[in-house]
Amino acid sequence: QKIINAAKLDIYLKGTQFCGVIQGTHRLAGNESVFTSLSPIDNTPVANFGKADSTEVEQVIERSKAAFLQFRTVPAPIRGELVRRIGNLARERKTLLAELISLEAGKIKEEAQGEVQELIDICDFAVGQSRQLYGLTIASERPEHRMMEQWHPLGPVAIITAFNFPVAVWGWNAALALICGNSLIWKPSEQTSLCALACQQLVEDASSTMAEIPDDLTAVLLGDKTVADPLISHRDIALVSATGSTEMGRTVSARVAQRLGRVLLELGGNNGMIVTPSANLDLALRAIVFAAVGTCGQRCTSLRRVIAHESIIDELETRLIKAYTSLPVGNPFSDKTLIGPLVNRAAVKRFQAAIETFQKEGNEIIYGGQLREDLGPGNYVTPAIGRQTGDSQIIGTETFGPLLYLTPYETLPEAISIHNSVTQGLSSAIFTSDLQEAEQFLGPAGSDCGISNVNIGTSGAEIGGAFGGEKDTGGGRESGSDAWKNYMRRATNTINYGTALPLAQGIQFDI
Ligand code: UN1
Repeated sequence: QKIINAAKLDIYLKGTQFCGVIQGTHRLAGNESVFTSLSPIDNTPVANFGKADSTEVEQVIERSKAAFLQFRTVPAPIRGELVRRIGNLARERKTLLAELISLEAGKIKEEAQGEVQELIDICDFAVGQSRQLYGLTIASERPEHRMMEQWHPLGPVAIITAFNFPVAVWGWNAALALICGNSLIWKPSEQTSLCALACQQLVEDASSTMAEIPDDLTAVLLGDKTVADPLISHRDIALVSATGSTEMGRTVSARVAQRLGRVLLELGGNNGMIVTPSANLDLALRAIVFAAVGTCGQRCTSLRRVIAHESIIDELETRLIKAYTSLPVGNPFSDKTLIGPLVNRAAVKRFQAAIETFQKEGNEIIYGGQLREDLGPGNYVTPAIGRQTGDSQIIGTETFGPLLYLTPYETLPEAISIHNSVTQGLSSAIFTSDLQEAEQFLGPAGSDCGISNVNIGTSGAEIGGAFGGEKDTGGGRESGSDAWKNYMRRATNTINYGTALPLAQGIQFDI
């Protein structure tokens, strides 16, 4: 059931799946080292891949720079046309791309399709944006002067992505970076190399009949994090956009700061939801379950903490356990499955270790946590719920799996304080029918996260909004709103159309 028809794969990957470096017509097999990825579904090999070496990375950067120098003068709406074609190809290939996501990341069919839809949506968004790269015109204090801003392309952009959104997160970055006139070098997670190759193929097929698009505009470098090292340090990489753990983000950020380069970081979350006494518990329950166990708890937006009022927490707990009992765990290719596997055995260990720590801290696991060996050799677990009864350090850390903590509160200020007490600040939610409570949560003294919701869960953001968070989440904003500005440089221009040379601030300087 895991097997994807090999002939079909070949159509979409054009037989390139064993190369370490793909950039236009350059397909290098990786000089020596080969790595193998395992499917989370059954821990058997998906494929072998060549690993890009540092000399190859250097060559890729050179070519990417040359491509940028050409591409930056292509009119933005033509760059938009390229992205329109990418989006249309993603529509045609939606099912196959989703199958690759399920195979490599273990995501269930429905969510894998949703992820490809996110790529399609951001392409549509970016096409529109390509005609709206607006700068301001600003009133000058000097007579017969005009001030204005222009947004110019930035340079080669490095994109580093995680296993859990192997297509969409590339899409957010790539669609915007392309309409903004940049070349791209992508280092995907080594878990999801086929997804990356299939996306690269979208760009190549989309650009094949567009004479304006230079060769080597986009590249994929396969391999582990050592492949990203030369990219991060290279002065010609204008922006490093990295998605992954807070630890990874700290390292990348420090290294890019050494050369005063730009970063765009989208790091860990430890997302919470406050459930108040006036909450519609039917809605809250559905939102909690999808956000906590969707993608097997492996979204950066996954719900990890429910802070529920003491008057309703017992009822919520009972209803949650009942809902969890009927959740089908299993092969993500099966239509019935709602919870696929964790990504690998290390993730299973971390999930189990967090459960153990939580119990040792004096708290209770009220449901789940078992490794499901009865489902075969894949990384299947029963999602877990913990009830906080004492202090806990582990609640403050992000465990990338379906582990949900329930914590009681008495007053809303206390709930907000518990909510904001973690180091991460990505996504948050409140369930309430009380307008004042909702507005307090959204206000300046409320949730400290980049995303705050009322009566919906923490995960599953639409692409139209700016996506990202504060504190250990890294501060970046990707996807919608004005996130495109990250991929451009702003030039302020002042033009004198008079015959005198008045100085700003009224300074007299007569020679
Ligand atoms: C991620 O987990 O890195 O909001 C991205 C969501 C998705 C994106 C998640 N739209 O859950």
